[in-house]
Amino acid sequence: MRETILIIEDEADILNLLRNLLEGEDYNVITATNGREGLDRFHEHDPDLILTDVRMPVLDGIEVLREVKTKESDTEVIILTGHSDETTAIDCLRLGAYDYFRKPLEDIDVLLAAVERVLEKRNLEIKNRSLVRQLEELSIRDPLTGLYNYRHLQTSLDEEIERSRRYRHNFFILMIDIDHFKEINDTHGHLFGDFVLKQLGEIISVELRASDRLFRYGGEEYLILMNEISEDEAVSAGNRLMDVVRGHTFQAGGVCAKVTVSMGGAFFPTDALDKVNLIKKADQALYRSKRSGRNRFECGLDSCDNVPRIGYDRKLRSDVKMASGAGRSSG
Ligand code: GH3
Ligand code: MG
Ligand code: MG
Ligand code: MG
Repeated sequence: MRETILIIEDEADILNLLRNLLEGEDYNVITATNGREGLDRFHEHDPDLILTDVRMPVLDGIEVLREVKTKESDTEVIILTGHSDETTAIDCLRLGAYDYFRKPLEDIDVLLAAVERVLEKRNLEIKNRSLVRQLEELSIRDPLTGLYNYRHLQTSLDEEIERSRRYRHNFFILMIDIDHFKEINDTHGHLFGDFVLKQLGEIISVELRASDRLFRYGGEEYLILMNEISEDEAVSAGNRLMDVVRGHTFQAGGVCAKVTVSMGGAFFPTDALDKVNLIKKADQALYRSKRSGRNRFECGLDSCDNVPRIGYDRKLRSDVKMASGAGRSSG
C-alpha cells in the first residue's frame, strides 16, 4: 500500500522539490501552504507522515505538531527548520516529532532515508498493536466455542460487582449445565459433543441483550452475566432460554439430537454480596434443578432453609416471596 505524506511548506520551490522527490519514490503526496490548511488536510486524509515547515503564515508548524500529537493519531511528523531555529527544533522533538532537518536541504538522501525509516517504524508499531489486541482477545476466549472463558468471567464479575456497588445497580448470573451430556458423547461421539457445545453457545447468544455476556464456565457449563436487570426480567429471560433449548434440534453429520439444560440463577446483591458466594448461590440453585429432575430453572433464594425450593415460575416465585416474607427488593 502506498503511504500518504502531507507536506506543509509556504515556500513554493521547497514544496515543489519535496513533492517531486517523494512522488518519485512512489509516495502519495498531498500539500498545504500554511499550518491551518495543513491541519485541514491532516483531518481529511489521515496521512502516514507530515513534513512541515516551522515558520509559516496563519499557523506555524509547532501548532500543527501539537494538534497532531494530541489527536492520538498514528501520523508521524518530521520538521523542516531554518538555520536559526535550532532550539525550536529540539522543542519539536520533545513534542513528539520524529526528526528535524535544516533548510536548505543539503543532503536529500538523508531526508529520504529518514522518511523511509519513520514509515517502517510506524507500520511496525501498528502491526504490533494489532497483534497485542489479537492476543488479548484470544486470552479471554474459549477456543472451542469462541465464548468468553472462565478467566475472563472472574475479572468481569469483579468489575461488575465494583460497578454495581458504586452505582447501586443489581445484576444477575445464570449458570447453565447440559443434562446428561456424557450420554451425548457416548452415543454420538466427542466430535458431535463439541458441535453441540458450540451450537448451544450460539443459540443462547442470539437470545441475549447486547449488554449481556456469555461465558463458557467449564466443560458443558455456561454462565450468563446480565447487568441492570430486574428479577422479573431475569426470570423471563431464563424461562425463554429454557424454551429455546427445548425447542432446538442439533443436527450434524447425519446425527439429530435434542438436549435439555438445568439452570441456576443468583442476584447481586440480594442473594450474595461477593463473587464467591454469588457463584455458590447460583451453583446451589443449579444443583437443586438437577436434583429435582433436570430440565429446570431455579434461583438462589435467601439462605433461610425453611423456604421451599420451588422451580422457577413467576407466579410460584411471588407466592414464595409472600409466604416466606423474605422481603427481597427487586428492580
Ligand atoms: P448432568 O446432567 O448431571 O450434568 O450429567 P452430565 O453427563 O452432563 O455431567 P458429567 O459431569 O457427568 O459429564 C460432563 C461431560 O461433559 C463429561 C465430559 O466428557 C464432557 N465434556 C466436557 N468438556 C467437553 C468438551 O469440550 N467436549 C466434549 N465433547 N465433551 C466435553
Ligand atoms: Mg516558512
Ligand atoms: Mg457439569
Ligand atoms: Mg451436565
